[in-house]
This record gives sequence, C-alpha cells and structure tokens, in this order.
Amino acid sequence: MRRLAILVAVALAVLAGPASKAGTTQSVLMKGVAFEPRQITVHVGDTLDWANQDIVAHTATARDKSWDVNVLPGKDGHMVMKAVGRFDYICRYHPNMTGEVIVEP
Ligand SMILES: [Cu+2]
Repeated sequence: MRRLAILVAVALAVLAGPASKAGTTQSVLMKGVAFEPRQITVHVGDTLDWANQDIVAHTATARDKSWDVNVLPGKDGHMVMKAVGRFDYICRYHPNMTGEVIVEP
C-alpha cells in the first residue's frame, strides 16, 4: 500500500511538471561544447537560462537571427521566450554546437 502511495505521488509529480505555469525558468547547460539537453520545450513567457560550464565563451543564436545570447565562461545568460515556434539555434563560435527550442503557447 505504501508502495502504491509512492507510485501515485511520483505519477502526480510527473503530471505536474509539464503543466507548470508560464513564467518558469528552464535551464540548458553549455557543457563539453554541446547544449544539454539539445532539445527543450518551453511555453511563451518562460525564461530559458543557458549556463556555460565550459572555459570558452558560447552563444545561443537562433538560426533565423531572432535572438542571440552571448554567454561568457562560467556565467549564464537568459532570455524570455516571447514567440511560439520551433527555433533551431547554434553557437556562433562553434557552429557544430546545435540545439532546438520549441516554444508552445
Ligand atoms: Cu560555443
């Protein structure tokens, strides 16, 4: 019975995750010259935070040029996602470093 209660609690926590209100902050690591996770889904009004754990600068730059965030080594940079859509993005310094942000309403 206790096991069932734990399972229910876990299930509720999982369900509560994606239903979180707009305006939350979600993080992407810049680590080992890669974005982690490579793909992330957020909602309009959410803040996306890129935390650079490398010893070189990186950027998060939308391929359509609609946004560009420069992040120094050991620092973080953030942006409020204001437009719905799928955004492929890269690091301008390391074009092989690619990611995707999906912004839902
Ligand atoms: Cu880079």
